[in-house]
Amino acid sequence: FTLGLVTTSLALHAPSQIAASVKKYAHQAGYQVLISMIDEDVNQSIQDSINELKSQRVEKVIINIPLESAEAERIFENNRDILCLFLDVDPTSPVFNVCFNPADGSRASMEYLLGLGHQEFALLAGPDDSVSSRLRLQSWQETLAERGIAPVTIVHGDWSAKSGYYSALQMLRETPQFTAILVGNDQMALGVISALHQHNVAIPQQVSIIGYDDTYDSAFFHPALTTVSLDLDLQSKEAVAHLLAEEKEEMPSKVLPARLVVRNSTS
Ligand code: IPT
Repeated sequence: FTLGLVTTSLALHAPSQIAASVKKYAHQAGYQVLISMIDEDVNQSIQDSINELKSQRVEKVIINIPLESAEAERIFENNRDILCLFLDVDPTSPVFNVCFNPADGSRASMEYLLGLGHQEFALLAGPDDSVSSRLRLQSWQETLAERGIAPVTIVHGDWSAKSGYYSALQMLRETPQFTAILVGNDQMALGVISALHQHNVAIPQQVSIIGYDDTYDSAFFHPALTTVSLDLDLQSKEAVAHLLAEEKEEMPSKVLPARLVVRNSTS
């Protein structure tokens, strides 16, 4: 038996960790995994990928691509001959999904910094076309708005360390009055750390940083990164279990919690 995984770039740490875990849990259940990575450069569509998998007799597919609810519903409707489970949609979307609660981790990280006395926040979000990125940003903003605080600046990166590096340089140049930077993922946080080191900004003494994901490397950043931990291995395990369940009704969509892990990049 074969499961399909349609995924966004595996150059990104979180999706590659998910792919490794999906493969592990599928194998344990006696399934093979065929992976199709969407290549944005050649404008390959998700439907092309699904068709490719269908031609290899795949009947159940995990889709780890950031999708708006309408787009995910359309994919679901157009592929009723197979079972699709989504990992990166709004958890309230009606499609079959296993996703993280986008609000709890973002809120916890902002509240933690507020509790430490921070008032001047720079927000470095992921790309605007990712629903998870937008929901994380929205939750930071809501938590600040409840206290009447406006962020010093909001910048968008593309999830890569390089974009985190250049975004942090831009912040230091244009709006340097922040004491904390909330970052949409750990890879961008890695770039932020590098830019601050280069400009002799002490972390956490002058600027605190919180990432998002808690991928395997994050505890080994310097300083060790405080971050919102997503249990990507659990998400993969649940996704495989949901997809392989005989009766779909027995395993409806599931929302997983995210939690703050405090390390050394905050004070
Ligand atoms: C999400 C990661 O948090 C982010 O770092 C980036 O890798 C993104 O995926 C790529 O699409 S995790 C996703 C399951 C919401």
